[in-house]
Amino acid sequence: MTDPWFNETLYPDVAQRLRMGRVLFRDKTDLQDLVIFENPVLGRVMALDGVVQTTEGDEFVYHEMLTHVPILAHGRVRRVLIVGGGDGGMLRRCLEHRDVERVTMVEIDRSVVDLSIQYLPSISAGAFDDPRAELVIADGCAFVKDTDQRFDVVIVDSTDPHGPGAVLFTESFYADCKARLTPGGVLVTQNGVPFLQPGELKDSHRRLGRLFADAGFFVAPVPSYYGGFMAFGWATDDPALRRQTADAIRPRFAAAGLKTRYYTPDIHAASFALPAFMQDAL
Ligand code: AG3
Repeated sequence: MTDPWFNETLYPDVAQRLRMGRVLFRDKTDLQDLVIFENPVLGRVMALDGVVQTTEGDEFVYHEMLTHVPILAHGRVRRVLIVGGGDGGMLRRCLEHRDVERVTMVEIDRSVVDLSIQYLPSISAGAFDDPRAELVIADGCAFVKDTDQRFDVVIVDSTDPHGPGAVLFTESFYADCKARLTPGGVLVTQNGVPFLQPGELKDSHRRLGRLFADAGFFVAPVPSYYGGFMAFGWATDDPALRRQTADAIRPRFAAAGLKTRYYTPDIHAASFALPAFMQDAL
């Protein structure tokens, strides 16, 4: 018998499909439908509600870009907040920065964390055991409203704006994130695939632009997020952070001693260059 296929259900008129080898887990958590399966090209794949969230094969692109870009652009990051990020890939990359003293990760679905530790251990690579990691199982939206802690970088590692992740794209959530930032702090977000989700780009640009002195995007290609390349939201009150050249970032990158597979200082600077169709969509 041939293997079945996983058909992604994110878009109405186009879809990617991935061959499903061994299925390691498939069930409903309290909040969403979760499946983890093996694919010959991508390794282990985790999907929530029919949408690929992360794969062993290409998670490095997404996680390196949403952590190293804001942390190295800022240059003095001590405390980071991750909203979502249950697989631990973001947590791990934040903790690779020796100067980072504490990373608070607020994930709404404990099962995503537990199942990722069990079935996708290469992604968090032990990060949950790091004494600088603080895992909070809670609604990220409520957390940013209620806490009085401050962070130098806030990373929103969410699903798409449907289901439990939808609130993480609202202006009131972004305003609460801003209130949690230290002066000159940076908010970065998962903002979808611009070619297929131009509306999300426009909406986030408008919402972030009303709150921050500098709001924009940077981009990277993540093969398992079908549609070309992904946009990441960038928002801060310090416009100089975005304009730094690769040469300015290079010594910081060298001093941090990071081992990366996608991120380089040249990629960092180049990722803020946006294609014309994206600029037109804003
Ligand atoms: N969160 C982002 C998944 C987005 C997929 N969206 C899409 N293809 N438009 C992933 C969590 C990884 N830590």
